[in-house]
Amino acid sequence: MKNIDTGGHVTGRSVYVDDIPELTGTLHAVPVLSEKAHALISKMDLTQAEKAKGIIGILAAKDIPGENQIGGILPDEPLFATDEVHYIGQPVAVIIATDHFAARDARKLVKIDYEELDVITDPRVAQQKGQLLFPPRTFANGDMDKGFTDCDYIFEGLADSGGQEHIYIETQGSYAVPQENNNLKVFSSTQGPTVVQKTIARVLGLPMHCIEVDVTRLGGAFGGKEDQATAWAVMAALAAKRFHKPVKLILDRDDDIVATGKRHPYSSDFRIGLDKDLKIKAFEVTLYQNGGAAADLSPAIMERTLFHVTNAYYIPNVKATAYSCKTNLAPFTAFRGFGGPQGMYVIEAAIAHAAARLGVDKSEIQQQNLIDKGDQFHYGQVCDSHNARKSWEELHHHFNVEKARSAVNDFNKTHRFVKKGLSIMPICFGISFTKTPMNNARALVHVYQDGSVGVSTGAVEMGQGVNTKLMQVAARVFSVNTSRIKLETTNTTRVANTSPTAASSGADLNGKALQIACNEILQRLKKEAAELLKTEIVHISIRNEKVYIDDQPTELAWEALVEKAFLSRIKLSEVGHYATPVIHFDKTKEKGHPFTYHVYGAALITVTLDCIKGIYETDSVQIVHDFGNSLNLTIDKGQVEGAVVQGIGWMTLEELTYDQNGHLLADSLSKYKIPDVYSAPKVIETIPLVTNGPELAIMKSKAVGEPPFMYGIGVYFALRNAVREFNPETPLGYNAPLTPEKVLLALYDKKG
Ligand code: LUZ
Ligand code: MOS
Repeated sequence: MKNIDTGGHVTGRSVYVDDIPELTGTLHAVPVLSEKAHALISKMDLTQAEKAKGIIGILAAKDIPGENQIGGILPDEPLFATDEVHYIGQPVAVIIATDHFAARDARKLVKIDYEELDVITDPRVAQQKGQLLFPPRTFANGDMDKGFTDCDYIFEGLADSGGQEHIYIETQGSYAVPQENNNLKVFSSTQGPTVVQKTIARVLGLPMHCIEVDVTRLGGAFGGKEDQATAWAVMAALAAKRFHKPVKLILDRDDDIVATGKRHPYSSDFRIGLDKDLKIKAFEVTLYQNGGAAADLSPAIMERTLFHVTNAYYIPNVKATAYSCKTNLAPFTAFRGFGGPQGMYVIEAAIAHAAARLGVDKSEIQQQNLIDKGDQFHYGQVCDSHNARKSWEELHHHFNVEKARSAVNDFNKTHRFVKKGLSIMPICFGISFTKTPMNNARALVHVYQDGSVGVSTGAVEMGQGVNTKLMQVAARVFSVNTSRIKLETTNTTRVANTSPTAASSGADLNGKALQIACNEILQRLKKEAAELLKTEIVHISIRNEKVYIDDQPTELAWEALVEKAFLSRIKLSEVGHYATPVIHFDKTKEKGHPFTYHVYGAALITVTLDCIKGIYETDSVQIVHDFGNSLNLTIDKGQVEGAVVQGIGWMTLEELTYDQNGHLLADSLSKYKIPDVYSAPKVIETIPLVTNGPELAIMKSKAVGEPPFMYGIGVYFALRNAVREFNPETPLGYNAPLTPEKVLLALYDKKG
C-alpha cells in the first residue's frame, strides 16, 4: 500500500499550516531576534518600529500574563530575553502587523543597545570554565583497570562530529485563532501538540483546557519540531490573546536557520583496549556535548548518546562520561537519532583507529565484537536476539562482500588518481523514549453507523507515513477495506496528554493504542453478530468485511452488522490506552531495561574518490535491515533511503561553521550544502532481515524512523579508506563532516 498522502503531495493539495485559509482580520507576527551571541541589553527602543506602517503592536517579556518560561525539561529558557541575550537569533520580542512584510520592515527599526560579553562556542572551553547546562553523567560496567590490564593493545584518540540543520521543507509555523470565553485554537507545525498546549497555558497563565492544538501534518521535522516548534506557537497565541484576532507566525527560512537549534556537535576523547584476538576488552570515552545556550532536550539527548556508545558491539568493560556544555549558540535539539549517532560515530572511530594501527581491516574488529543474544549492554539490558550477527552474515552472503572487496582492491591497483573505498557499518538502536513515563499513547475510534471509521491518535504525520500504517492497523483489526478508515487530524481535545511523535515510536505506541480500541469495538460487534446469527461469540469472526461462523461465510456483512449494532444501542466508540510494559531504568545506578527492543542491521558501502579534485561519489549502499515483520515495506524502505541520504549529509557535506562571535556563517542554502540527487548513492539496495519481529512492535513491524540514519556513518569510513589508499601517510583525524575540502587537504597532507 502506498503512502495515503502521495496524491495530495504531488498535486499540491496537502494542507500545511500556511495553507489554512486565513480568517478576516488575521494578523501576522515576526520575531525580533538578538544580533549578539552574549550581551546585556542596556536599552530597547521600539518607538520607531511601533510607528511604522501596518504595525499593531510589539510584545515583549513585560506583556506576558503568565510565566516567561518555555523550558521543557529544565526551566532555563525564557520565551523573550529580558536583560541578557545568550545567542544570536534569541527572541527578544514579537512584532504584530497587518501583513508579514510590514512586520519584517518594522523589525529594521527596532533599536537595541547591547553591552557585549564573552562568547563561548567551543564545548571543551565551556566545560573548562564550569559552564554546564546540568550535571555530567557516567554509564559504566565491568572493571576498567582490569579491562585495560587484560589488553594486548591500547589506543587513544579524539573524535569530533558536527551539528546538522534540519532543513525541514516547511519552516516552523503556527496560526492561533481566538475562540469564545478566553479559549484559543492553535494550528501548529509541531511533533508535540501537548508540549505546545502545555507551554501556551504556562506562558498565558491559563489552564490547559483553554488551549486546543490541532495538527494536520508537517512538511518534515526530523526532531526539529519536537521541542522547537513551541516558541513560535506561544508567540502567536500570546498575540492572538492580546489583540483578540487570529495571528499567524511562519518563520522565513533565514530566520528559521538562525533562530532554531540543530543536531548537537560533540567532541570526544576515547581509549580502546583489545586483546590478540581483536576482542575489545575495554572502552573509555569522554563526550563533550555542545548544548548551546539552554537545556532544551539536551539531557535526554545526552542520555541516548551514553546508551549508544557501544553501537552493535559487546564490550565487557565500559566507562562513558558525558558533559552537556553551555555555549552561546542556539540551543541544540533533537535530530533523527537523538544523540545516538554521535555516540556510535566515536566507537566506529576508535575501531578504525585501532585497525589502522594494527594493520588490519576495520571489519575484522567489528566482526569479532558484534553483540549476541545473552550479552549485556553496558546499561544492564540483556541482548535478546542474534540479529546483529545475522544481519552481518546475511550482508556478506547476499551482497557478496568478499567479491566487492576484491573488486575495490583490483580497481585501486590499476588506478592511480581515482581510488575506491569500502566499509561496513553495523547498527543497533534502542526503541523507546529513554524516559520511561513517556512511553504511552491513546487512540479514539468512532465506528459510524454507515460502517465508516474515524481514527484519532496522538501520532503526528510528518511525511514518515504513520497515518498510512495506522490506517492499516485499523483495517486489519476490523478486517475491512482501508477505504473505510479515515485518519483525523492530531488534536489535543480528542486525544490528550500525548508524548511527541518522536523516538521512532509513533507507529508502535499509537498503533498499539489503536489496536486496543479497535479490538474493544470488534468484540462488541462480534457479540451482536453472535446474537443475530444465534450462535456463540467464539464461532464468530469478521474476514474481508463478511461475518463468518467458523470457516463459513454468512449473509451478514460489515455495514449491515454495524447498522444493527447501532440500532441495538451498542457503543461504537472507544478510547484505547497503551503503556509499554517491561521497560524501566534506574538513574541512580544508570542500569535497567530502557528499551522495548533494539533494531539491528548492517550496510556495505563503496565510494569512488577523484584524488585530483577531492570530490567523491557514493557508488552503493547495500543494506540488510531488521524491519521485523514490516507492515509496509514500501514506506519502510523509503524511510531507510531518506535516512541514508540524510546520514551521508551529516557525515560528509553539511558543515555548520560559526565565527568566534557566535555568528552562524553557513546561514543559507547557498552556504550550507545538503545532499541532493548527485550526492545520493547511485544504488541503495535494502533487503529485510528475515525474522518474526517482536510482539511489542506494532503487529511485529519494528520502528524504522531513526535506526537507518546511522548507515551514513559507514560512508564516512569508506571515504576515509579511499583517502588512505592514495595517501597512506595522511594525518587525517576523526573530524566529521569529511567535506570535499577536508578530503582534498588530506589527500596531499603528510605526517609531521
Ligand atoms: N525524544 C525523546 C526522542 O524525548 N526521548 C527519546 O528518547 C528520543 N529518542 C529518539 C528521538 N527522540
Ligand atoms: Mo526525534 S530526534 O524528534 O525522534
